[in-house]
Amino acid sequence: MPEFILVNSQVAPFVAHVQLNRPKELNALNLELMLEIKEALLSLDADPNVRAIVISGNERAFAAGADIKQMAGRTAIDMLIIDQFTTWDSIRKTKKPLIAAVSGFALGGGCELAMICDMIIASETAQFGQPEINIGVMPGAGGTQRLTRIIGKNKAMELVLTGKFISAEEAKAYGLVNKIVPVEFFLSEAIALASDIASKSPIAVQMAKESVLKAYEMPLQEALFFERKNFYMLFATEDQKEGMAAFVEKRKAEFKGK
Ligand code: DAK
Repeated sequence: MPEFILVNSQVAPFVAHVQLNRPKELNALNLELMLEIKEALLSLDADPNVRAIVISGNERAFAAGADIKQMAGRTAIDMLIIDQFTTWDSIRKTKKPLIAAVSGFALGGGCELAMICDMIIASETAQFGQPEINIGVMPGAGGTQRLTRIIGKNKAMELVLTGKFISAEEAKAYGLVNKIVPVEFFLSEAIALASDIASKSPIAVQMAKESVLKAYEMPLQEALFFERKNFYMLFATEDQKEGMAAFVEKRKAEFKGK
């Protein structure tokens, strides 16, 4: 049983929920918690009854960053040996769509975890930031790269170099957040978004996610070829036949993930 997270594999049909659960520490991401997230996502990724996953904290904090108390005494070699990147890389490679439901603080590694997710639903109270500079370091789990690609160089530079926090409104204006809702709805809204995605063909969703992410990783020409291959491949699925037949017959498609 995980100690620092709560996992519900069917919070709604085909939708799972992973909740960070260290409320007193504002969900600070200690190594154990990150390993638990990794294990949970590996298991949900392999579960055919899960088609989309919501990750949240609580109203006060999504996560206030890596656990500073756990990190404070470490040397560079300790960090190297611990090798947290294996854990973070595994989370990043989740094939199913990940939706972050963010309320309160999403700072440092918390902001980086939210950015690894494919979309972010924020409560009106959400605050985002990369405050590592205030404790003598810098973002280490993709923050300088993902934030820059999402919100652009100058704004990313401002956040990373000053450590300032931005509100949900600002984050939405910069394209970091998909939607803002009142605090009481941040989780239900994220589950509704996940449920909508879970009603589509899970194979098409997975290939579409993989293709969109290639825009960050490959030159355009290669990424277009990658997209083309995935597009052709979907014509080998029963879901493609069902989806197109349902359109022609004016009925709702029943996707099976085959
Ligand atoms: N770590 C440990 N404890 C934390 C914490 C954190 N990041 N954030 C908050 N807490 C704890 C506080 O120490 C306090 O504990 P007690 O004193 O009650 O025992 C409790 O949570 C409540 O916090 P506050 O009393 O401070 O609450 P406030 O409302 O006054 O302030 C705050 C909230 C979020 C503004 C403040 O707590 C704060 O500034 N927290 C630190 C934010 C921060 O600097 N975050 C970045 C951490 S560095 C990597 C992967 C990831 C990372 C690095 C490498 N690899 C893959 C290699 C990530 C690094 C980081 O995130």
